[in-house]
This record gives sequence, C-alpha cells and structure tokens, in this order.
Amino acid sequence: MSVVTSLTESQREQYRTEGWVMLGRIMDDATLERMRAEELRFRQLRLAKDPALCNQTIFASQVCHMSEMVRRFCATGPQVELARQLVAPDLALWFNQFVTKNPDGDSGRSEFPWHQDNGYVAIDPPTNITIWVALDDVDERNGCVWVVPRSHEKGLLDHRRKSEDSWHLTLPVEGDGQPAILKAGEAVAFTGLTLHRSKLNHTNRPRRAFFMEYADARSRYSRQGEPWKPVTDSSNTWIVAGAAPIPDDF
Ligand SMILES: O=C(O)CCC(=O)C(=O)O
Repeated sequence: MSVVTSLTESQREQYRTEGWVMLGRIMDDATLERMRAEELRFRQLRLAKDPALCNQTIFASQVCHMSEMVRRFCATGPQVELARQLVAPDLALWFNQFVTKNPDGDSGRSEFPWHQDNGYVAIDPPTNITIWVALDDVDERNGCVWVVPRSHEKGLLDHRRKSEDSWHLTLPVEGDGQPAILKAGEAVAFTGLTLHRSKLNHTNRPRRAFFMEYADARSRYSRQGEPWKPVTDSSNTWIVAGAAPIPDDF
C-alpha cells in the first residue's frame, strides 16, 4: 500500500479549524518493520535495566542520535512534506520518541493524562505539530491517542503535576474527546496546543508508537518558565526542510 505524499484541502482545513487531522499511511511495510526493530532495541535495553517497566509505558526519546534509520525517517519520510504544508517552509525536527504502552495488568500505570504538548515545553509561536505514528493497529482497547477537537483555540492552558510522585503534567478536561483509531503505519497529526491523552492498554501485547514534533525553524522554546531560546539552540533539533536563521554570533 502506498504512503501519502500530500494533504487534501479538507485535511488542511480540518487541521486549522479542529487542531488535529488523520494523515493516512506514512510508513510502508519495510519502514514499519525497521522502526519496530529499532523500538525493540531500545525497549530491551530499558527492560534489562528496570524489569518493573514490563507493565508500564516505556519512552525512548530523542533517538535520532542513536539510530541512522530513525534519523533518516524523521528527516526524509513523507510526513516532512505534510508538516511543511501545515507549519512552515523552514522546518525543524524538534522532538522524537518511541512510546510503548505495555499491557497494564490492572496496574493503571500506563495512562498518559490529558495535556497539550506545549504544556511540557512551550513553543512560540505555537505552530508546532506532533505527528504520532502507530506501529501497531491502535484503538480504545490498547491505548490509542484521544484528542479534543478545537481545544487548540483556547491557547496554552495551565498544567499541574498529576500527583507528587508523577512527572506527568495535566489539567481537568470535560468529556472523553475523540479516539484516533489507526492501522499500523498510519498517523494522526495535532497541534502543540491540542489536548490529547492515552488511556490504558487492556490487551496482552505492547502498543508501540513513534512520534515526531516539528516546529517552524524560527520559533523559540521555553521549558517550564525558563528563558526563551531559539529551537535551533537545542542539540536535538535538526533542520529537515528549508534553512534556519543564521545566529548573530555565527
Ligand atoms: O503515546 C501515547 O500514549 C501518548 C504520548 C503523548 O501524548 C506524549 O508523549 O505527549
């Protein structure tokens, strides 16, 4: 099955007005298999260090430094052109992460509560996009992502720690939102201000996913009230389309 190479006008319109859109298939079978192999490599390392993670969510962040395959996909996959159409011609890959939601076994630990991505690290202007790719078929049973359509219109909301012993930031949200049900290789895109979450994995198999965040190469970031810095200052940022502004002290 072929991958998507451009967006329809109605997809662009939905992204603008609702703050999220289903992109369709962005990984072909061969890419999907290679991404799954990379996910397994990182997961096994984590589990070897901490076997208790077997019924929790395992995160492997900023893996472009550790995998040529992942770096090439983030920099040249079909989603780059889609993100360029939705964000800006000068585009930076800003964040990338495998998220593996292991079966819960009723621990309830694998929930990722409601948040905006910019609630963790704010981007200004907030035109950044997250492209979340399913590495397995996902639905309500195994912990798909849920989004709140039009929530991006509210701007950046106040996030608080979920509890004293949790690093999760969250906020009260009314209603259930809308599940993003995807086949493996398909992706959902949402803005940095779109409320989203994922619930528990009630199946007996891990739910594997990979996501990428892209931002306008001219935007700035601030982590939890720290001073603003250009996104290009981060060693995790890669320019994937166009060019970055050249700093004064170049
Ligand atoms: O993959 C998931 O379950 C949700 C992850 C997420 O929303 C995030 O890392 O911001």
